[in-house]
Amino acid sequence: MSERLEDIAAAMVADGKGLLAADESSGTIKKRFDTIGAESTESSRRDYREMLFRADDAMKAHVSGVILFDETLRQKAADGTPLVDVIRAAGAFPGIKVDGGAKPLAGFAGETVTEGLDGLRERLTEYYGLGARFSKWRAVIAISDSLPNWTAVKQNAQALARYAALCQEAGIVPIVEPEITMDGTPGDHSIDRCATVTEWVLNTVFDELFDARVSLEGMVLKPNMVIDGSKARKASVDEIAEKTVRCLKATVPAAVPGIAFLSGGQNDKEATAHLSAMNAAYDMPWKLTFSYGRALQAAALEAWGGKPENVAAGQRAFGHRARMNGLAATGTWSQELENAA
Ligand code: 5MM
Repeated sequence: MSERLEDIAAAMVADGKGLLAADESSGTIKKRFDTIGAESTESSRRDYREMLFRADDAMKAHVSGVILFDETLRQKAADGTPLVDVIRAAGAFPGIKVDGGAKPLAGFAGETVTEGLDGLRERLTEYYGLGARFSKWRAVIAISDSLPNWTAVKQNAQALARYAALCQEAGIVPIVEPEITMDGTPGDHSIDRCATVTEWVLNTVFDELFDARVSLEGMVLKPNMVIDGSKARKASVDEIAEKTVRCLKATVPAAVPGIAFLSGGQNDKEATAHLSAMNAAYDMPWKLTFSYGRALQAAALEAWGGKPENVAAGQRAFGHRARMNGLAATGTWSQELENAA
């Protein structure tokens, strides 16, 4: 596989392919396992993720890269093969989450700034050696009638830009993820409020990326869709598609090769339908695809249930979601295809 940043970025958003976000930190994966009554241990986390990465048909056809947590990047499959090699054998790039999480922003109640820049240059060198060719940093932006404050927007955008520049220096493609949360505070915001805040945040992020001399050709943007809050959900698929595309066209330079959405708490079928609607109805200068965590994994996690005898069922569930999202990435998903399967 090519090692040029722009080639890796282009391959990450190749037609009909997208990213599997499997980089849940220890606390988050425990919460996910709690929902199926499974214990979160080093080996159960390995077994679960190995199940996904060995779903060969889905991986080869629809997954261009997998975002990993530090532990997984270093882990070996049950037969001793490094998980990184399992991912590579499926033709996908291993990626690494390098942020240290969203921490309370001093002086700004309810808002966060993502930490993790200290020592990042050295960590990136190590991650490159371990096989990572792209990385992810997630900024979390609170939304309400009065939030976010400019300080939270600016400081998160600056951190994203510093992170992205360090990644490119290390030969690693940065996924730049500014997430305006759907859950929000309190989560009853309208789709138009989400559009206003998303446009503000993306404009600020691209200003900072420019100032930091980040090459836009060698990055991937991972934004939220423009959508109403989780306690206010009423916008149609077409309205979400239209307002999301309009917002991205107003803010994302054409030099960016691709945009890979987060699902942000949408259910899996909604996340697929929204992506497909955008690709089906609009001409855009960049690829639009998925970088879903929950929306790709929910069905597989439930089918697996923490039991070795359910691995094949978990892989079938994951394969189906990956296929549906692969179709969405080319605008060819339909409810009929979803039901037929
Ligand atoms: C997979 O979840 C990622 C890591 O979350 P934590 O740091 O909280 O453990 C998360 O960053 C994820 O990559 C994005 O939010 C997209 O995932 P969703 O579930 O929103 O598609």
